[in-house]
Amino acid sequence: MVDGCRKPAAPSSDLKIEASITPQPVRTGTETISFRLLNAANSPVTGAHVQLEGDMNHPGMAPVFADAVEVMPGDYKAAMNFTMGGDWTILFHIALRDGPKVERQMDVRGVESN
Ligand SMILES: [Cu+2]
Repeated sequence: MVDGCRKPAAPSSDLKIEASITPQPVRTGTETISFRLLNAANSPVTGAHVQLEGDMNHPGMAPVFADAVEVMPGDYKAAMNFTMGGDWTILFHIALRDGPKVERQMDVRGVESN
């Protein structure tokens, strides 16, 4: 699965993602990433398998992974462990129920050190 994540997924789809992180401000340690998947008609996208990959913008650091669970139709949550303060990018590796894989990403700037 990780190999497939290295190249951008086909520009599949009109899949939209609305994501937020709690609590704020984001600090090192475990934070909850909540997100909703919507299709072009703004309907919830259910049954997706989503793995989150957290990367920092400097070399030499292992990525952090977290699997999301669907808590309501189209609403997902994951617990991400920010292991270091600084700037992160979260990649959402999304496997839709009917097969296609989609990637989305979110920048998380300025994670504060505890
Ligand atoms: Cu780092």
